[in-house]
Amino acid sequence: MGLWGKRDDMVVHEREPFNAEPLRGALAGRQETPVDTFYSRNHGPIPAIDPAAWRLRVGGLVARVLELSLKDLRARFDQVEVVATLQCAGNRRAGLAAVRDIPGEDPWGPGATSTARWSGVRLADVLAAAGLRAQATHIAFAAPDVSHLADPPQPYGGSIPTTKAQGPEVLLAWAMNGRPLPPVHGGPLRAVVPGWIGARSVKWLTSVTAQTQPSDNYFQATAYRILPAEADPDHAGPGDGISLGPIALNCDILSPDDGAHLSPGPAEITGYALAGDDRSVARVDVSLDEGLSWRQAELDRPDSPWTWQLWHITLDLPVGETQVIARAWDCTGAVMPESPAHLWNPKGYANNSWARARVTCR
Ligand SMILES: Nc1nc2c(c(=O)[nH]1)N[C@H]1C(S)=C(S)[C@@H](COP(=O)(O)O)O[C@H]1N2
Ligand SMILES: [Mo]
Repeated sequence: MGLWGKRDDMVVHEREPFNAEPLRGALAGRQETPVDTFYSRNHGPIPAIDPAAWRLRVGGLVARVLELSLKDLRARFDQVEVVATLQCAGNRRAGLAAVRDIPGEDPWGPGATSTARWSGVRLADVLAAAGLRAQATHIAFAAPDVSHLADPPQPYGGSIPTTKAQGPEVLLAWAMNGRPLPPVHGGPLRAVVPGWIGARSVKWLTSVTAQTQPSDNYFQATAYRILPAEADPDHAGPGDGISLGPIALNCDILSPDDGAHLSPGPAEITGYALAGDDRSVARVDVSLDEGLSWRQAELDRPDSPWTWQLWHITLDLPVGETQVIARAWDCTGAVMPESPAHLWNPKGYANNSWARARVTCR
């Protein structure tokens, strides 16, 4: 076993803070990702929290402030389960870094995306119990992990609009795939915000605050924003660029692996596609000729509206080197753009250009 209970073939971008993603092959063909395979993205040290002593404070624009233990959460609210995919906004950053350098950010591949069965309570139910006031337009999450990547160093936090927070899919979760949430994934309790960038699913949650503005936390106000290409990220200030919320339509090839050697002839090509928030994946196309012609892949039925959809197709691979290309369409008719060159942004977020895998057949 590797660090933090992960498989030892994870791609570890950093040990401290711990940042690791599974290889494509480890994600392939499974609707739900085992906990030891699920990517982990951290901006500071992973805190050790005593679940018995831990409390969640619900405050701000509410009629009554709540202080809830795990026992209180279990006793007072309906327990629900949601299968949901988390995806980091930095997923596939390596493809952007290949266009132009992105200093200070990890070169994530396609594996900063994983799916789990989360159990807990609905955030909406907890907010209702606190008596959420009508003026509250944002729900902010706070955690104890202090990040030195923030300027100035500060605990991790973020927020989502109240309209999203009241969706039945948004959870305060204490379990993942039926087991208590491990420390590396935010135990004892985390937010799970399906369809939104992973950054909003705040781990080690200690407070939920109803307010009239988005969180002023560094990771909401300054990071996780698409800055204009010419901006210097070291001088970006609060509110600069486009704040990321709903996940952008994306897909990737999980098998065969990029760089694989195969025999020529029929080969099964598989991958995932994810539309983000309230959109759904409408189609995945695969091309072997740089997008001159496309074949439609078969889409598996997702376990819930909040997960990726796995897809597969069998194509005849010729002798020699072939670029396998995949692109997804969503239910609005939007399609993934061809080139990462046009998407490049200084922090390297939201690369949803065509997915490519190079294979050699001999
Ligand atoms: N407290 C806290 N919550 C956090 C983070 C963090 O560093 N600290 N990272 C966020 C980011 S950017 C992502 S993509 C997800 C990753 O969740 P995971 O590590 O369970 O995969 O957690 C989010 N929640
Ligand atoms: Mo992330």
